[in-house]
Amino acid sequence: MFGQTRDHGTIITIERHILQEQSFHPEASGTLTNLLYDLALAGKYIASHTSRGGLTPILGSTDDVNVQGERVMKLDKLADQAIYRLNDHTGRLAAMASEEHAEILPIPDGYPTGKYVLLFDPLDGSSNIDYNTSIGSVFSIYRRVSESGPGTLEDCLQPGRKLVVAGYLLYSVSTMLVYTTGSGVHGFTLDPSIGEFLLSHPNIRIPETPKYYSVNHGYNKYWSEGVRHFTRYLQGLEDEPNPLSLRYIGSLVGDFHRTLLSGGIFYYPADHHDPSKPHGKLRLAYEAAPLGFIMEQAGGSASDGQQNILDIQPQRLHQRTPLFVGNHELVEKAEEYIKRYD
Ligand code: FDP
Repeated sequence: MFGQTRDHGTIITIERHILQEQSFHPEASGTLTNLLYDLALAGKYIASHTSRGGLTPILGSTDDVNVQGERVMKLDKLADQAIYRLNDHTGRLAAMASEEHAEILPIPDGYPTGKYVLLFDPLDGSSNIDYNTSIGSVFSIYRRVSESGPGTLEDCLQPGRKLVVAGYLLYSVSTMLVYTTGSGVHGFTLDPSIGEFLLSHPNIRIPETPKYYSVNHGYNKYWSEGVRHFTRYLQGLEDEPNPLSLRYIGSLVGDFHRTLLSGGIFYYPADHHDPSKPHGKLRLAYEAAPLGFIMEQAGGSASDGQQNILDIQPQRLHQRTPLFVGNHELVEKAEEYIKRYD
């Protein structure tokens, strides 16, 4: 039943791991511990639904009424509600913000507010659902900057450097939860037979030798000169490095997870043909900053092509950004080419 972990064969559940981490901080109140545990719970709930996504043609499509007389909910809406509802009443959060909503999400009246804010992308890569390909959720936790009462937009608009926790859930061949509290990156795999996340990837470090690059080549025509030259570099056509192999799912969490474990770079550059995304497609607060923080904690880095993603002060909740994330040397190379040609 239990898979052995790499840590001396010891089986460590996520709960035990989070508690162990907490014990290194005698001043900790346990709030963050419980918050993380609830996110793991949300992940299990979402995974239990995403794994049945292929049954939609049999069980009913979105907005159909199923055999139990319930309305079938779109998976991204279901994920959004699961994360919000598991966290709205606990007194740990001052506010939340979701990629699915234009404004910040207040804590409902009647519940206490807490010292953290939670930002999340409930179901990233959702255009992949119909093709049975991996999808994910991304979460970020910041300490509030306002004193007390309901959380504010300012609490949610903080640079990635201020992150207290960042993590993601990957719904794929297996379900994984990967997170960092700023002291290393740890990965857990859900054992569906017992419904527990078990530590499978302690202390993840990005391999020094990069293996893959990952980008949507279909948009090559719309990239800047710098990005095109950088891509030729990765292909071994400039400055004579060995070419890297290409992988692209089109699902950020999946592409990021592979990059983290294999070494390499994922990038989604600015797009110079689509006026709706002149600054790239990915969202700074919901996607780029938390993944940048995780990558930095694993020994890599993240940039928008000019500066470290973690140093960018978001101006808007849904602000987009170009993203280059992976091995530090490759991210630096991207910046170099962009500086030289753009
Ligand atoms: P999706 O549109 O399917 O939700 O940010 C959303 C995202 O997916 C990322 O998960 C993914 O990396 C990217 O968009 C894919 O965009 P392209 O189809 O333009 O490559």
